[in-house]
Amino acid sequence: MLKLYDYPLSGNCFKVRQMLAWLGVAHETVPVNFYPGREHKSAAFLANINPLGQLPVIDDDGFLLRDAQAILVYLASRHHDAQGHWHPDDPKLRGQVAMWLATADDITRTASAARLHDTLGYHHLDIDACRAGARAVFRVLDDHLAEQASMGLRWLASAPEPTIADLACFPYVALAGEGGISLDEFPALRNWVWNFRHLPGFIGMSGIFPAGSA
Ligand SMILES: N[C@@H](CCC(=O)N[C@@H](CS)C(=O)NCC(=O)O)C(=O)O
Repeated sequence: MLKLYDYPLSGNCFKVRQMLAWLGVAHETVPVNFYPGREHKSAAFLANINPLGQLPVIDDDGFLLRDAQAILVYLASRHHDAQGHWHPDDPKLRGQVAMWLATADDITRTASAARLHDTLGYHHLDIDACRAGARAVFRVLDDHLAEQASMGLRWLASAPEPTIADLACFPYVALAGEGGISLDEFPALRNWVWNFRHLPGFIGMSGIFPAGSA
């Protein structure tokens, strides 16, 4: 059975948990003591699970894969949902999805880093640079989503349904406040977060509650 090396407070792990839920893939979770244990930096983890010392990682019957975006591509390809909307076949949509998957890592390097600084004591990080970097990426996303909205589109790729690009970019935008980054100046991005939280089957995580919950 597929195993997910997981940490509940990780937005990158959330991406995989949510994809597994939406695709209905049976799996087991291997909890990793990310904080305070730093188990992801242990010799055993580096040697056997991920030499980069990062989460998430999956082990699908011996097939080890790291990096949230790579895992989303793999899961959506292997367990195709009925409509195939998470990773569409159309070449232009696929190109757009790949482009925004790359942006997801920019969000991790900036907004997620700011959150690690503020919530888990990663004080070696340059918080001003993290926040400024996050705002720069959010500006690009907000402008793009406003333009999409003017054409009657709600998601990052020009498709009627969300794709793995939306899932990959979502958590650290939604959690930006935990890194001291306000979404006040990004109305289209706030609207997109709202739409995403209202998708059927949205599971949420600490700090991002499903629509309709307390
Ligand atoms: N590109 C990777 C980045 C993963 C990442 O930064 N994961 C965090 C947890 S959310 C981590 O393991 N950080 C520890 C580190 O980078 O040393 C991905 O998207 O999965």
